[in-house]
Amino acid sequence: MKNYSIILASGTGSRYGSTLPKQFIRIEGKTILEHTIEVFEQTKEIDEIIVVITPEYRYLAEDILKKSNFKKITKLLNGGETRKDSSFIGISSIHDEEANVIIHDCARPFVTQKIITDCIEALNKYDAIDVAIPSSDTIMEVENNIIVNIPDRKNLKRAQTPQCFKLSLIKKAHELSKGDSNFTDDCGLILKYNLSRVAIVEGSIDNIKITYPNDIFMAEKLLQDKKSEEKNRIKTMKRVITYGTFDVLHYGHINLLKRAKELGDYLIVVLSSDEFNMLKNKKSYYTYEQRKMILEACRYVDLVIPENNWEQKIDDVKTYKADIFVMGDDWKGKFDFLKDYCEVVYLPRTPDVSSTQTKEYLKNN
Ligand code: C2G
Repeated sequence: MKNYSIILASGTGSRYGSTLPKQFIRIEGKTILEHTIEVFEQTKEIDEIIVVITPEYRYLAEDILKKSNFKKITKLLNGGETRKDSSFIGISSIHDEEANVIIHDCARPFVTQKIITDCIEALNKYDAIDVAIPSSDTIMEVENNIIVNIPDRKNLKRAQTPQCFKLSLIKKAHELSKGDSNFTDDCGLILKYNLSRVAIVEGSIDNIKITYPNDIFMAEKLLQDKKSEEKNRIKTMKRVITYGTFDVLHYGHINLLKRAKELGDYLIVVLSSDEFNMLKNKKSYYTYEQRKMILEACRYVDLVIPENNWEQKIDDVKTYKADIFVMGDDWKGKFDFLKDYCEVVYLPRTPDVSSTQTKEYLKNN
């Protein structure tokens, strides 16, 4: 039985906010479209690749794919209005009696060959598969802004892709749901018409969907990690993470960042957003974007991401694979709960300097 992968690259990237759809954004010299196709190209169990593209950017896709040395792409199809339409267009182009269909979001370039082969393996036992990871957030069911239920987190998963099916099954689901376009994914169709069980294959926390501009930083870093993992360099890489407002950056901050970086190879600064600062009763002089720009110019800093709440630290440590959490010792003991996830280090605070002091001085002179 042949294995067809359908790469859905027909999004307009509206949430990404850029003029060019995100599938054409370049990271490390290649478009996201190429990065994603490459994984399927390199997965020997995949026989053919069908790319469904945003019609107005077909010319760009043709140019890119012409220059690539992908051998398995057999069709480049114009996508439809919705993800469902594009999925149907891809599925309808396969005319085998029976086949395995692996449908994947182009915006997830960090899917792995293992995930793909695990899906193909699972299709020996089930007719429908979804890739998912545990939900680290507590999910609430809300009606009219009132919580009506908090499902047990251990029974919840966060869906990723690929979504995989026996061809006949997913064709039937699309036939039955013609005109019903309020579905975000193909597994939803199978369940709505109760056509089959949908089994889960374990995804990966790195199998992120590039949705917002910030995701590009993570993507670039994941890609660098991916490349260096191939060279076996990243495995020894130690990641350090620290948090703060870093307003009116001063030498006390720099001293903290310098020592934090010296503890590892890669420093992630989780920078308090303007909204979170309000929660901390801190009014920063510079906006988040300005503080971020300043920090990114600092030689010790590798990545700056937003701090939006007090609760995100465990997730951040997991998502960014931090080995060491660092804070000035004015926070000593406050974040010891992270010791279950990484090393926690409190560094001596630099005396006699603070953003408040600097602002006071500037105000009075
Ligand atoms: N720091 C320091 N020496 C100073 C001033 C600050 O070592 N003279 C350290 C702080 O201990 C902190 C970091 O620099 O680790 C950033 O300090 P702030 O910008 O004041 O951050 P803060 O308001 O403490 O926010 O979730 C944690 C909070 O976001 C921390």
